[in-house]
Amino acid sequence: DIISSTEKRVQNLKTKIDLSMIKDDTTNKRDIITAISKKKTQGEVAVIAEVKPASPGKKLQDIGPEDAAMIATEMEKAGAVAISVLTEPEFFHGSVDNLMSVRKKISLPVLRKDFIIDEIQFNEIESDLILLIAGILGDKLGSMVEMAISKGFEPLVEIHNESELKNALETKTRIIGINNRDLSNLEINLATTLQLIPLVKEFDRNNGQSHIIISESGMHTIDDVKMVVKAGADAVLVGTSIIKSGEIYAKTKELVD
Ligand code: IGP
Repeated sequence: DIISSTEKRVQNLKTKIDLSMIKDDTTNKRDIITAISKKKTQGEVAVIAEVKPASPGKKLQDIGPEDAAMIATEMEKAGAVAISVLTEPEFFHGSVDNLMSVRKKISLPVLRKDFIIDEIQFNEIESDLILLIAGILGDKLGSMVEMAISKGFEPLVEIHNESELKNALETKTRIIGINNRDLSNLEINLATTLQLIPLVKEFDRNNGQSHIIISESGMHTIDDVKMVVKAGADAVLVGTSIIKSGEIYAKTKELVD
């Protein structure tokens, strides 16, 4: 499965680099939090557009580094607030080369979309944001968030239910991603976002905090996006419907405007 495959990747990575090589690179980072609030004042939707070659069992499009850069350029032109790049090779057909190529080509913040289970992965490649999945990290979530921050990454902590959300809210993350897709059966339910946002808002009210909330996965139409934004999402993360449309610029712009 995806975790044992990731563990193998991590072992392999450890033969190539070691933790002493990690430099804490907090320079040249692109700030998504400011970018999201700017979109809001412009009356646009903050869309994080994803360079996604496949999802488990569903191929979308072969995407190499040059294609990735081209796709991301279209997304940037269309007004995306940030670009998410899959770097998981086996199930999502992503690559770190795709991410490197995208981040070199465009100036938006770039999110590394992968299964991060070991701190060595922070040293694999530079990105502005990094995904940390609460359902996978469990007890390690808090320490991984702190390590990510100390290495200069903005963590995006992904949750899918109330107990994962509680775990996430105990960490130092500023960004919570609510995944509408249940990773155990891959089923989509946008109600996940609608149900969990009030819990984040309530926590923030009680604790004088303000988390950025990103609704992730399964959105295809403007109505889908409008619904989660109305419920209080600060941004949306969309992959499949943009890639599948074959009209990267037009589809991204439709969701942004
Ligand atoms: C994008 P979609 O349904 O628009 O393609 O979803 C993104 O949310 C999805 O790729 C994703 C993902 C993940 C991928 C969400 N969480 C964790 C890999 C790992």
